[in-house]
Amino acid sequence: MISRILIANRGEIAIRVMRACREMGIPSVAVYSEADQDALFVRHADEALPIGPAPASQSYLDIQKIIETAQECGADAIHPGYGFLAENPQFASACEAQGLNFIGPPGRVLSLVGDKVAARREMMKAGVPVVPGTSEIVADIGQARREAQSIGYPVIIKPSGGGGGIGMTIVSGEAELEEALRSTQAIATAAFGLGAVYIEKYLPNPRHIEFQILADAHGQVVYLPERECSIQRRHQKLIEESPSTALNPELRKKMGEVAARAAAWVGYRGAGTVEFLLSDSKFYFLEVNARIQVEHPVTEMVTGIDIVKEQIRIAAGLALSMKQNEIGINGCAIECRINAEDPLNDFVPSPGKIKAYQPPGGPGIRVDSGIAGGCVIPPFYDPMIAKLIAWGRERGEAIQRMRRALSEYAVTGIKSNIAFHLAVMGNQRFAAGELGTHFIDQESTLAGDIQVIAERIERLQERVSGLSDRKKKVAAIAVAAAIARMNLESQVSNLQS
Ligand code: MV4
Repeated sequence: MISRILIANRGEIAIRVMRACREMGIPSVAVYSEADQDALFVRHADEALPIGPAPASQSYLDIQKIIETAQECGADAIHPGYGFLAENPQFASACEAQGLNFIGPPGRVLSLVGDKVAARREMMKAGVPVVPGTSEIVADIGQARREAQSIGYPVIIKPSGGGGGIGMTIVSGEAELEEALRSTQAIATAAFGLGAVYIEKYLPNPRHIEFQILADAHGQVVYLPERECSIQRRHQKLIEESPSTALNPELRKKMGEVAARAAAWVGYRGAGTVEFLLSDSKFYFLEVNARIQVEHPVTEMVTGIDIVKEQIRIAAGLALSMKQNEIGINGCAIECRINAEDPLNDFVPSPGKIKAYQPPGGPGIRVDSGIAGGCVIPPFYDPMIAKLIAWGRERGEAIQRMRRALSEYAVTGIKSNIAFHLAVMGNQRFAAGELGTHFIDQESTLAGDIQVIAERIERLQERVSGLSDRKKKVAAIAVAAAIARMNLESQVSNLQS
């Protein structure tokens, strides 16, 4: 079994894993870089050990150091969270070689699904629909011309070693192909150390639909209801929800069964996500994310399943705690990623010290946060500081709760994207569930709405800055309440107009 888990991550996901460990009665050990000495996740930990300097390459990405630390503290398992080493086959294999239980898929599976061309080929063999495109790496311009010609323009060139959108280039006609091939290969080499690229038919405004799967060591694979993650910006997901407004029960069952088949085909074990693009009611396999994902809470909220606990059960060799026919959908959940970034200045990261911090609560609200008042957000890592998840019996109730919770959320000292989320939650097209991956660019009123809301929040928060430190916390709550009131007023006027 598992007697002690080292958590090789930081921030909100480290805390999320600690919570699962505590409920299971398993002691956990946090590790932290010099930049994270005073971080909330360190304070939350049963035990915390330093692993090196602030740059991730010298701490959270240092395989040797993390494995040594696990051995020194008597951990027999490692949870990698997301990002950092979570999908690194060398790390998984190094753990396996050292007798440490890597809480994730086997290294062999990580290698396979990390190679996007190989994954496409396997999916074709498994009978999983893939976007029309190449089944081999495209090495030269002659091959690229032939492939693109037969696929039909527009096409998209993607790095095989990547995923998540980095380096992808859209090509509308043959005139652009040679330059696009060269630049994608260059970006792929720089970002992934591998210049290999492939070509797919470009779908103009697809929806991003993904299925959480769970696979145990006894051959059981289940799928959970889908998440829609179409609201993204520069390949960063910002809002995710479950279930998707684009699916009906028949399509859900069909896609879910395909996702489970895809996982079974590659010998998957653990929690994973099968991503699809949905376009004109047709769906296409995109990639497998072989980790716990940022957006897993929306699935937890509508199913009641604790996905992190299932990951740990699976790694311990236990059977899944549920069968496919026991998995249902209760209501609707939406997640907003709260980032330390400035929505009025091209979303540039806004690291620094949090002054007042008052997270929302109340019915249907879940906050997975890595921060508290007085915390410093280091500039070295991802700017996501918390996730706000709202549940409702139906989507309208979830949206209203999210608006209410965002209005209560007070964060001062740094810039946050709360105004962005309030703008989207008030958007007509969002309310109608008419989503697509280009939603943010297409909604021309969004930028102005963000401006108005952000300025309003800033004005209210200025009132806090004149107060003494001890009173600031209380003032922050008052400010949040004021924002909430103003927001309700505007909602009432929306209803009346
Ligand atoms: C695509 C696509 C259209 N057609 N693939 C994949 C990862 C995700 N983060 C972006 N991805 C896309 N893959 C095909 N065949 C559209 C996207 C996509 C996108 C691509 C390039 C630039 C911006 C984009 C924004 C959203 C989705």
